[in-house]
Amino acid sequence: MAFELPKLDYAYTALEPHIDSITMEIHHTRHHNTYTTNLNNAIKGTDLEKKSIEDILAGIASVPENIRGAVNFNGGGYDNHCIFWKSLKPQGGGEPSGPLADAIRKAFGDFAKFKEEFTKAAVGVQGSGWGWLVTKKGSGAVSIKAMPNQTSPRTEGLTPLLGVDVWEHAYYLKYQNKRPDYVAAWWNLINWADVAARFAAAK
Ligand code: MN3
Repeated sequence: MAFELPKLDYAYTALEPHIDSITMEIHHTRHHNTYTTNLNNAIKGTDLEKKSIEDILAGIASVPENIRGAVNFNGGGYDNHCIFWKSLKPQGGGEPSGPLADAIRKAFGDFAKFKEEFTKAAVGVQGSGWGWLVTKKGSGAVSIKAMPNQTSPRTEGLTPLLGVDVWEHAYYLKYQNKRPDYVAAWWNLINWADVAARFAAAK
């Protein structure tokens, strides 16, 4: 069963003014679509076709060497963007509650400090990559992890909870080189219920 580009839960215009509709449409129909197609092409005719994307990425070391790079990049790109769209919503933002809020407080002191450290990690990614809030399955603890290009935190045994895409394609049309402005705006879109559900599933 080939991987499919997921439909979004909201319109391309829905995240305005924080993320503009043209960026959304190009990002979804071209960038995410290309990672999906290239992942499917890379795993065609291999056992990986029967595996979940989570298992493929967590087991990246055992992927045949001739396709490992393509699977790492395009599989990560496929999965990262699936999480990215789900973790956003119109009129999102604010702060999480419940066990996720407790875990953030335990790791960072308070939400403001978490936001500051996450922003610093995401803005500081050299070149293309992602800033992530991650957990180690079963630990109940959260931490921040910057990852290069499309490499998934799953390849390091971590479960991604919330990620900000800091590739220029995610923001350049509206923000040009001002990545900090894009990341500041992105906080207004977070669907904390979705992030909390991902955390609960990994506990
Ligand atoms: Mn992207």
